[in-house]
Amino acid sequence: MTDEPLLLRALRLEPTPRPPIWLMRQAGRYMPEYRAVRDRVSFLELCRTPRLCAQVMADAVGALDVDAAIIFSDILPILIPLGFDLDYLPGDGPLIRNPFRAAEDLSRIAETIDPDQISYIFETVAETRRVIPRRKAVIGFAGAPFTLASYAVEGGGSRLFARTKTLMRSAPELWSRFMDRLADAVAVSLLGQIASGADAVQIFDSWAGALAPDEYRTFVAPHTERLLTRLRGKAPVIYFCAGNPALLPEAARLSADALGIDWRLSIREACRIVGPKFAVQGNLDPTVLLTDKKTIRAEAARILNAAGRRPGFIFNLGHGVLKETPVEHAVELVRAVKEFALSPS
Ligand code: 1CP
Repeated sequence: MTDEPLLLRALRLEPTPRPPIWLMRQAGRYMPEYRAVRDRVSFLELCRTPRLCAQVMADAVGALDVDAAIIFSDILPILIPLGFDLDYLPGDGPLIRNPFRAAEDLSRIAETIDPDQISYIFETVAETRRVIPRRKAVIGFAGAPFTLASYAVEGGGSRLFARTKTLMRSAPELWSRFMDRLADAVAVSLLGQIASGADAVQIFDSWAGALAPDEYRTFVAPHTERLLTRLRGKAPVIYFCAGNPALLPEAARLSADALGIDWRLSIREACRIVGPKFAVQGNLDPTVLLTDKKTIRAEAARILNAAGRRPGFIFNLGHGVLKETPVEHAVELVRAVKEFALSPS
């Protein structure tokens, strides 16, 4: 089975000749090919055009020669069939014109979604699988219930998540019902992506780090686990909970296969907290890619020396590629990680 993607072996905690590498947000505005596509179509139109999504990701995977292709899509369009009016404004990021703020909002939100409403995501998975070489994994993805709830409640991106936390604390039952609906909608999406050929899936909890561990345990973990339970046995799941290393022990109680680690704690410490049961993915600070090739190699080596020989280690950034990143710096990182394979252990 030489064609089996390295990422899948790592996710099963099997030894690999070198750690697999891919980068969160590896396609996007830092790539000229992507900007050329976006000159022609809006972001939402792009997300709804599987052929273009597959091409954008194939271009990125080709330029970087990474071991996995995450599908080109976004975490937020799933809010549309749930009843939210989503738009992406140039420069300002996502906007939801009818945010979720009170009990009466639950009645206008769909109880569940029909797979047909997001068939374009499944077609993107199938098309991406068709154009990406077999030895590279195709990763499906979705937002975690908390991170989706934060956009739905705030009406867009946020720094403090004040409305989200207020709703969560002052109306815990309403919060719980809303989180369950989000978890169930995400399950429909991820199960459909797996059925369409995704080798593994990643759940992005980009903003859960805004919470303290106790609150995460009470208001978030049960809903994340509800989602993970639906996915059990279908495909390996990577749960990426960013922003707060104090949440890692909480994440390590969930039934994911791998945990994503941001850059806010050392990979050595992260591996210690997580223990031997999970694959571990991360954790290079994305701003390192703004420096120079020598620094990039040195920082990559630091992580590889600490975790590169651990079964189940997957090299990645600690969060997405920044749009100011020179493409050749990302290419250099991938080269450096691949050369680690050849160095004697
Ligand atoms: O062209 C443009 O202006 C759109 C920019 C863009 C892109 C390229 C958005 C809007 N989404 C994406 C693609 C995307 N988003 C991918 C595809 C794979 C890839 O780029 O390689 C993925 C995996 C995501 C996931 C995503 N979207 C997350 C989780 C990851 C993370 O960075 O934490 C989040 C939080 C989003 C929301 C979102 N969508 C777009 C933007 C600008 C944002 C962030 C807004 C904010 O800061 O709140």
